[in-house]
Amino acid sequence: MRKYGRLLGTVGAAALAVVGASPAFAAGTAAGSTITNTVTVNYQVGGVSQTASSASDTFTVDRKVNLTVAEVGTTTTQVSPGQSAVVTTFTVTNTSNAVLDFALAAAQQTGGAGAHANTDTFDATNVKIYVDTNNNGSYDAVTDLEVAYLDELAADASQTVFVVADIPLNLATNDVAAVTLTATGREGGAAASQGAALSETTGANTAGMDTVFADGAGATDASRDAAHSAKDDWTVLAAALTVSKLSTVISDPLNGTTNPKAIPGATIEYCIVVSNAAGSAAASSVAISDPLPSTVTYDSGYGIFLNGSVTSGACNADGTAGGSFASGTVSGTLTSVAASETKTLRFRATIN
Ligand SMILES: [Ca+2]
Ligand SMILES: [Ca+2]
Ligand SMILES: [Ca+2]
Ligand SMILES: [Ca+2]
Repeated sequence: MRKYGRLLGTVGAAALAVVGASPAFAAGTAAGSTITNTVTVNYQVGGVSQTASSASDTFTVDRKVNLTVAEVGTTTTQVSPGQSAVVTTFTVTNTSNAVLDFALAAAQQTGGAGAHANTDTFDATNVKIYVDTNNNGSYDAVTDLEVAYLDELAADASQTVFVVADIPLNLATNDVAAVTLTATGREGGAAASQGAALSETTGANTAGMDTVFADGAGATDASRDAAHSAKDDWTVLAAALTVSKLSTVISDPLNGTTNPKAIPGATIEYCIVVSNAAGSAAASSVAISDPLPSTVTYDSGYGIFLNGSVTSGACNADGTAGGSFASGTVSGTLTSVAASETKTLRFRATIN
């Protein structure tokens, strides 16, 4: 019994030593750690126990390089034309059995499939990569730092990364800018500096720590290239305003309001109609400026009416008084014009 117990004890100690040196990562036993296993053989001669014989084996665990880059969320990010600092979010996960640095690159594309059953139609500008420095999952200007690589990412650790850019003006609804974030494993090297490029061990297993690339193919990278990538996109929601200007003869000095004609001295009502297309972003601060020709005189007694309505293509005599007339120009600002909405600005003038 004693000998049996001793044998179990030896194996148990060896197993504990391995576990102690290498915590149970999902990524597996840590690269560079050694696994030692000792065998003990007990025997008897003439019924008498002899000194046991033992042998041990030690080898080094090799480095399996693996990583995942993934888009956070499953939908495109809606943006406005001219919007600055739009954000798309990714996670980079080190599924290697070693601490590594990860070089980061954000690439745009010209045409081709976006990330969400859409097609790239434009490029964002000023594209930069930030790390979620305060680890709150959202981009915080100033606090979250711009980076070119992730430093010393532990085995099994994940880091949130933001790609931040500006959206140009003059884009239409459903224009798309796709962006691909690629992370490439590097040697951990020293803290606060990017390590050297990784290289896979070619040829036979060596006694030292060899390196094997185990990553899959991402959005734009190949399998087993120490890199992984994922795509996301920004989709524009623009306002699509159309403007028309109508004039109606209200009265003339001879006919009054019965079948009035546009003769000198007649009163004309101008109506400026602003419509926003269905499915568009709401347009705010819609400022109208209408310089009057010298052949008409602004009717200050009637005034200016804002945010009126249209029925069957004709302006209604509604809206609220507002706007201004200065330097020969009628001005007024409509409240927000939503998708599929029409609003008017009305005023009157007399023909000179
Ligand atoms: Ca593009
Ligand atoms: Ca943050
Ligand atoms: Ca480093
Ligand atoms: Ca890959």
